[in-house]
Amino acid sequence: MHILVFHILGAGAIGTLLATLLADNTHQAILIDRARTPKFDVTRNRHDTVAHYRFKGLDENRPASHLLLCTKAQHVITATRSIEHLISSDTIIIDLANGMGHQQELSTTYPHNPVLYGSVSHGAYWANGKLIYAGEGEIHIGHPNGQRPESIPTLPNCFLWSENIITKLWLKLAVNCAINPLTVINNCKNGELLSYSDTQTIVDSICSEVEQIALRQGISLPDTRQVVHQVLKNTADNSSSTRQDYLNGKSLELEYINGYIVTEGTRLGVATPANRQMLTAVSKLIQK
Ligand code: KPL
Repeated sequence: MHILVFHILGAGAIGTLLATLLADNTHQAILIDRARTPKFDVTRNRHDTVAHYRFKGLDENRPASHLLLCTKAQHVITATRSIEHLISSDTIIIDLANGMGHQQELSTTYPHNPVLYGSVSHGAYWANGKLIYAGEGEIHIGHPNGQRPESIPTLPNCFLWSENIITKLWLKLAVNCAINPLTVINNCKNGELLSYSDTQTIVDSICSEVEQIALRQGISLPDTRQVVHQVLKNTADNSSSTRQDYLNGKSLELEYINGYIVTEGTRLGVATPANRQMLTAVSKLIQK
């Protein structure tokens, strides 16, 4: 198999996990961290196994053939701009960040590049400097118009090609709009939300707003409340990414989650009080 070199922007848990998954698939990864320093060494500690990869002879300043964006949603555009010397018109840019809105900004910013959107459901986090692979998931990627551009060669097995990536992103958005702020407000793990009496009512309102906005954009979603319920059960023991960020004093992605729904609601004339309430409640907590 042809060995591909992936530049991964964002050396957080997901970026690092992807580097190791690619290396497992015999591909190579250059992780670029916040200081914009490319790192060639990737270490994974998984169930007591330590995988250590050292790629020699990679030219860090050669333009990227494949650029995976694994930053926080709010940093996608600025972080990508900061490594423009690594982007040529042939670079395939794959946006794997959470939330919605940055993907479209990216396509507009790089109109001559193949820009793909993606959704990651692997679970990973850092604990005492170790990367914990908490839950095996999938990575779906696709082109917003549903078609696979001819310029996109075969991709490693850890990516699944999706002909309907936009719907996948919307379903993930609904899940994140409901679960992420509620786990911050209640300071709880995902599954604990199932035991609160008012969760269903709030989730229903949040999901109904998401579905209305999607419909106004021409996307008809299945019942997202059921999807949220299933994810709450499947990830019961998880601390949501937003709760982890909140507890670690990091900036939150909610502007690209509930914030996207509120902004689109204003643009399209659809009321979105439940999503707005999530933003207000979380920002009050941050100000405390
Ligand atoms: O995507 C997630 C997140 O935490 O951001 C969920 C699915 C809610 C899992 O925790």
